[in-house]
Amino acid sequence: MGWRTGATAGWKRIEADEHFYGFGERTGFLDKLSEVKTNWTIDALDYNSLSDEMYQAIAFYIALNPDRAYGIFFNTTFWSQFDIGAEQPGVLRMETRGPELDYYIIYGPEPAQIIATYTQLTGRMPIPPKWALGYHQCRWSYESEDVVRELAKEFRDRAIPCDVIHLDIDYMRGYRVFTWSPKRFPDPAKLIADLKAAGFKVVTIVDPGVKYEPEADYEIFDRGVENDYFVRTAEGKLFHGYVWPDKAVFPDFLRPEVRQWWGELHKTLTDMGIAGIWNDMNEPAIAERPFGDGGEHISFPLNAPQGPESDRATHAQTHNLYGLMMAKACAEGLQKLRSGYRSFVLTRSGFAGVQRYSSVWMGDNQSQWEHLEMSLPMLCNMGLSGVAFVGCDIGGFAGNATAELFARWMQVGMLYPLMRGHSAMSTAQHEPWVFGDRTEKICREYINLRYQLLPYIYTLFWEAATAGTPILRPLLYHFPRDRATYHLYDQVLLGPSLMAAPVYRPGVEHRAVYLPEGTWYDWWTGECYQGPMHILAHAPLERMPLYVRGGGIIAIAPVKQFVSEEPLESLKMRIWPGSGEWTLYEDDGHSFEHEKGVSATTNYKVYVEEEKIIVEIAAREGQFSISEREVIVEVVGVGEQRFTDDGTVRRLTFG
Ligand code: MIG
Repeated sequence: MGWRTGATAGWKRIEADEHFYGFGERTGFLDKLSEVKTNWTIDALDYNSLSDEMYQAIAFYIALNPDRAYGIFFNTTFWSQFDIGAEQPGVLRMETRGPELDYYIIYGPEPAQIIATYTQLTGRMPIPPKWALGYHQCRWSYESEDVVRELAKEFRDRAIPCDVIHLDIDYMRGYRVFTWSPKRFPDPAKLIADLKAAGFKVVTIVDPGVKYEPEADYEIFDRGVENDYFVRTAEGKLFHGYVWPDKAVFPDFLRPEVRQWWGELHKTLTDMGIAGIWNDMNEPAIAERPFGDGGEHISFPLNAPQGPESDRATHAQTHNLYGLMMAKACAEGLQKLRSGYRSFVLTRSGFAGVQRYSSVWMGDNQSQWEHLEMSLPMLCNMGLSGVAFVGCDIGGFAGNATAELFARWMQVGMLYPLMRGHSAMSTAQHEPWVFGDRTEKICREYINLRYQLLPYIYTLFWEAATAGTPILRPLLYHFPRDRATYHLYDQVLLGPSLMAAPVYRPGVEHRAVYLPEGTWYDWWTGECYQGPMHILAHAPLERMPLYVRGGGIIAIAPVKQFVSEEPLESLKMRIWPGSGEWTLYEDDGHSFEHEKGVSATTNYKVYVEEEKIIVEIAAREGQFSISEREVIVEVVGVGEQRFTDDGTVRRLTFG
């Protein structure tokens, strides 16, 4: 190690054949060997595969070689940086602008164990409301009640499932946080109630910048100033910058009383029936001059004091925590305000442990094939960094998707833990039906598939909540001894069994697929392969290649237009020949009763015995009560048996 005024660093040897993953939110492909990764939250607008600083700062990585893996969590909130053999091959440098070198070494030997331990340290996500796993539709902006009603009607008329509609900044009165525009949204309570009756939840955006308005009657500005809740400079002057509401001031979320105040302010939104909050611009993103005036992005002065009086720090020390603490304020506020109901929280910026409070999206991506391609390694590295509930804007945020790009993106989007379509102001519309019948059909089919897979996906969220397990996984997560997976960024596993090999190039109808060791089945045709091998998959526009591991068990629900609060009245267990085991998790999907044991788990096992396939279903455990229901067990390619499931033990023989 070494240090000088203002910086502390440590050096480690990079082993031969060692690869580096995680690092939070990162562009490019999977392995970060020979790159420099800085941990400092910024508005990463216009990012590309060469970008370094991003919206999130998570100083954690996993080093993997064929013998073992270990993790490093660099415990510093200051600006920090990893140089993974860029300056000097074979040498990793970790540096912080803080005064100490404090880090955790987490032994594996497998990535799964490292992430479990890392999330034991930094926290895990609570199980989100089940509706948050459905399809979300967003745009900057659905700018009025009429537009939103029309949007909702299109989904239902066209039978395209959707659970959530997001309202971007134009729902506010002149971009003042915690207000409603009386012109655009004259009766939000009625709108939201009507949408609720049609099975939609509404999520509103909240930005940290509070309009600077000493002369007007803007309650939030007035209270904030009165209580001294906004960030000041070292000289004691109120700090201001420019964002959507023009001149704005910024709450110091590092202080508990500010977080509590901010949390309570969400009442303006929850009183109207809002079920979730989307936190944007919380790096924080601030311009030095009014928006549109070409001003540079700035942050608070690095010496600006932040945090509680008893534990005063500078902005240099707390910058990376701003988004995290805003998300915490939001999550804790919603928990109080929507008593008994789980809420959805989404944030753009965050820090290690952000999963405790919020889901995360990858900010302003672009409607380009490269961004579709990059979305998978980005989300996989987030999952390897303890943040399982993540997504990218389907269709791309900036720019205009083509029909083909949109169709391919919806297929991939079906795999995102957070499945949200979004698009920027002054771009083409990006709803599933705007590209014509063929694309609409593809979108419907893949959103339907998402809804069918919800019992499986919900169980993955439960695993993430209990063990930090990523939901979307790179192949190296399950095959860490297989070198062929170390750079494989364009195939992913959704949970342990389902593997996708999407197409992310225009005009491409075939692609190479790597099948690691074991038996693999084509999801669509049932064709069987013995890995390790490469195959050439046929993937016309209607088809995203999907595979299931032998012994894979996937619970399938009937397609619904939105997530219902009732326990599943029927269920299909699709099981692929081989040996495997899987536990289905169920609860009411919306309350906190599961924290008191009101949930249900059912263990399924499949194995081969004397040339017959045996499926064993253990007795259901837990206090969540499910009425008798029909369960169909399909052993793919072999046969199907149905029975009335009353939660007792079963043993089924096939073949
Ligand atoms: O300055 O609220 O990343 O999702 O639509 C842009 C408008 C502010 C950036 C977010 C984007 C959102 C947009 N916001």
